[in-house]
Amino acid sequence: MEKRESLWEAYLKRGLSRRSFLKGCVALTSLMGLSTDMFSKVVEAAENKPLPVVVWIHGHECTGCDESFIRSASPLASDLVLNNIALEYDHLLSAACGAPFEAHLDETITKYNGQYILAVEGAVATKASGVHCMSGGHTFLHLLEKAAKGAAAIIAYGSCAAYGGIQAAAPNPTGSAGISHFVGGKPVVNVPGCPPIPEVMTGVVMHVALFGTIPPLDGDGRPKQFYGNRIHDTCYRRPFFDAGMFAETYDDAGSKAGWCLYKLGCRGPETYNSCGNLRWWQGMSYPIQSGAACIGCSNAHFWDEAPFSARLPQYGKIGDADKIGVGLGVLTAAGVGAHAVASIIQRNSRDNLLESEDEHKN
Ligand code: FSX
Ligand code: SF4
Ligand code: F3S
Repeated sequence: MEKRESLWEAYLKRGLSRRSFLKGCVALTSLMGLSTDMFSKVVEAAENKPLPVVVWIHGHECTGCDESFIRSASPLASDLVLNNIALEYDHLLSAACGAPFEAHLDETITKYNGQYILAVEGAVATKASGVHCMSGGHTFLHLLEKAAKGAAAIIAYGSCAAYGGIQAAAPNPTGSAGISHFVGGKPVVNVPGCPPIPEVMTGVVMHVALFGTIPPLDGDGRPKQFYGNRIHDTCYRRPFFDAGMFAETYDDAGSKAGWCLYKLGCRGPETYNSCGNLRWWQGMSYPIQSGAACIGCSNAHFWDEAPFSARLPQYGKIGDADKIGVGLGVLTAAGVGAHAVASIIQRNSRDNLLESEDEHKN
């Protein structure tokens, strides 16, 4: 097996100084949501760990996740793809196509068996044996199962890969589902959001790349450093919530004054994501800052929880918001152990999903 270069060796090859390498490591430490005392570990890993091979595949989705990813500013997505990882196969970003491209996938997963990171965007279509989502002449279901077999780690980017997403909306005619039921029981890092925040996407892949392990996860398989807070916990409109000052419509005086959007259906109190602290587009803004309520795009089933403009009964009434948070917090704390159990449940669920499909056909 050829020796692949480390990030430090890649810097040297490009004629970059030790100083810029260390600056890059500072940026990576913060990007991965790690505390500064992890800096020396990041440097050590960047010096020694070979750049990881990444295979990136796309199923049922809108491609918004890649649109988000390519806007990562820190690190620049181009830098990540060209210098920090060895991206061998990507449906969207590769210039190659056709038979040679598909042959390259087979070569890559054979050559790096057990070593590559598999990044997946989009849901799996399960009905009619997966024929509703085809890729390279095969079903995406087939591609996913094939690519998952030799993966060292799997990242599910976006709410579609994590939970099924928009195409799983009732009545879900294609039987779309999240990928975790179809990866042979391997642990999956869920990075939900429709789409996820670009820097969260790069932060997660860099964590797996540098440390060779998946980051600490909560009970839903999400990296705790990015999904540990509710939008509501970090929302700059929170003082208005606490003071009971709510916009009643999108054009009333409260709305114009920036009051809390809870009564307009804001799902911030039950949504875990980094939008309130990292924000989007280099920290410029996020939905609530632009005047729109959070629709909970990183939550499972958010697509069926309409109308987005109303509080729904399952979310409780005003005043119950913090109780909802406590409930979710307990689930989160139960996290890592529950994730192992979840893998077993997911394996069973895969069979159930495909069985229910067979019943459907009979
Ligand atoms: Fe889904 Fe992503 Fe939403 Fe779109 O790849 S999470 S529909 S932004 O594109 O999968
Ligand atoms: Fe912010 Fe929404 Fe919470 Fe109001 S309900 S404080 S707008 S997250
Ligand atoms: Fe999505 Fe809500 Fe953030 S809608 S982008 S989780 S503020």
